[in-house]
Amino acid sequence: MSFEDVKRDSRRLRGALAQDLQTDSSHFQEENVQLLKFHGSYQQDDRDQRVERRKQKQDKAYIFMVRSKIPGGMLTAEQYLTHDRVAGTYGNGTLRITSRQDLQTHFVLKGDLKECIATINRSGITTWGACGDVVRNVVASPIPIDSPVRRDIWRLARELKDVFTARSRAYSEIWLDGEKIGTGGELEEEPIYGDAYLPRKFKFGIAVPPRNDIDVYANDCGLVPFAKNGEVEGYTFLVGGGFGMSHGNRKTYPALAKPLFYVKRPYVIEACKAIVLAQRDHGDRSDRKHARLKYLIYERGVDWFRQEVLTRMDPRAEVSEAKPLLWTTVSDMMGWNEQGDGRLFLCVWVPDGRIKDAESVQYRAAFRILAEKYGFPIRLTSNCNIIFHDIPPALKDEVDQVLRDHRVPDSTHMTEARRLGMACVALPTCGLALAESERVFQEILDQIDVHLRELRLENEPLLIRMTGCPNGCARPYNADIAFVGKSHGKYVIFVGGSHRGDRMAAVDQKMVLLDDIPRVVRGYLEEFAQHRQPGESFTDYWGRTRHRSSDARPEQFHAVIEESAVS
Ligand code: SRM
Ligand code: SF4
Repeated sequence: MSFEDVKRDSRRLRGALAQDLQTDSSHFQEENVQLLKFHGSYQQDDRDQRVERRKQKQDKAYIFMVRSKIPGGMLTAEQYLTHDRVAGTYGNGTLRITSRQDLQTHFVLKGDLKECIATINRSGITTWGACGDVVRNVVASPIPIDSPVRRDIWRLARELKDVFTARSRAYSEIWLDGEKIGTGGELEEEPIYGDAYLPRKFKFGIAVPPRNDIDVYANDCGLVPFAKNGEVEGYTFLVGGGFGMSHGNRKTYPALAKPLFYVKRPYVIEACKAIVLAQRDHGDRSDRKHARLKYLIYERGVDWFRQEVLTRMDPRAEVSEAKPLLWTTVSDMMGWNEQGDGRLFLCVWVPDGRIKDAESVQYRAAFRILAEKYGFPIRLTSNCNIIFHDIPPALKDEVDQVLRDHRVPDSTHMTEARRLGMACVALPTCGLALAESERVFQEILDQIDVHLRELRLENEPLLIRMTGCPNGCARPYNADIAFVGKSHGKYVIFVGGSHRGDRMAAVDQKMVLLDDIPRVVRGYLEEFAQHRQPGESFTDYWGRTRHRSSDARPEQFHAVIEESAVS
């Protein structure tokens, strides 16, 4: 049965999930596996055990990933502590901050899934719609500085979450013991999604210039506020961002979102609805690899799409040309910062977002103390870091001591490349991983750091990202340098994106062994160190010395394109 049929026949995403949940089997049946995603969980297997278990003729070691949906990455200390407990009780004792400000618990067993999801819900956070063909978690710049603009973007993130939450009560029935509708009962209306939901996932992101700290161009729809007299007047809309592709399949390619229009604040939600409806109606439902909004935008054109959106909007909506946007960086405001209201916030670097305790450093224990003893509210960042805020200056030394006691490194001493870098989850949980990512990234950076320090580039804003396959979960295609898994121990290297997140890289090396990556990177760094102009960043150096059309072309993600270097 096609995925479209599965959705349509699922009785609003119920399928036979409830029945399947009650069996002793360690895993769900195929169609339910697909539906489970809408409820915020992926069926996976421990890939470290795959070969051995196959040899022993055993079933796969089935496990579940549970993704909590956290708009703008905002959660209370108590909600964080609930996740910490869930990770300890039902998961593998680690939490993963995702590249979209969510928290993931890995290694949950099927028998614990219901209690795990119910516990998260009791804290006021849901997993409903964290995955699946719906509007996913809305990312929004997490900097906790109180201002009318920031208050508005967080309000917008919550509004979007409410508008686009699927109306089906399937989730409540299955996981929260909500009242069940009988098999012959009336199904709920899904005014936005209809019977078959969206052709594919849909992502909104809200960024505040000049800091592109949520990678606004990677979203199906990016929103950027414009302020007049200190208040938000409206938002510029960018459409058609998305990073998934398949190696060798030129029909698939990553894309940056393009300007659509500018809309006054009262019509922003309506414009968002019209965009989602246009994608619902026109997205390619015959091929899931070609179903994201980016393909409509890039293949039918932004003008055509604008028309489709406008016909779905109130004609009185004030729509005008998108505002020009300028960005300086995708980075977080690391370390201690003033909040503007006399209090402080602290952004702590978390390697690849994995909150865990090891002998060398205990992130989980340190964060638990900061949440439990002091109750500081939390923001998760799209760079997979964590912010504690509302901290009275008098507590700064105590907080630093907690971090030191648990050997949490002070990011001010790191190379800028390490502070900025990010790797996706990949092995052993991700079913799509072709190669390692999170588990090897920091070691690769150790070696790259040596080159950076030798070449005196340690303070250069160099954006390095890594993924275990071409789906792009750590957003490799707009990085200065990226390693994208191709097969076991082998990577494609992309170069030429931007530390501002607004330019695409291109394939530079089609196949590099994991161990060779630092040597190859050294080559780029030496060239940059020798030929850069004073004060020029790697991003600007690459842009100046490579002839490439400003619009990315699908070919550049699949083959090394000849380009002449200008010296
Ligand atoms: Fe992703 C699929 C992890 C952000 C593009 N992603 C997956 C799955 C669920 C694998 C699967 O389908 O079986 C991964 C689960 C791994 C695991 O064990 O946890 C996975 N994606 C992640 C996370 C956890 C990576 C991380 O290191 O943080 C991120 C969770 C975000 C969240 O909280 O919602 C994550 N994924 C992204 C992003 C980045 C972003 O949105 O800013 C992208 C690129 C942007 C985009 O959507 O185009 C991304 N993930 C994909 C794709 C490619 C989609 C496409 O259009 O082709 C897949 C594969 C798919 O959907 O078929 C995928
Ligand atoms: Fe898995 Fe690929 Fe996403 Fe990495 S990029 S988490 S390997 S799907």
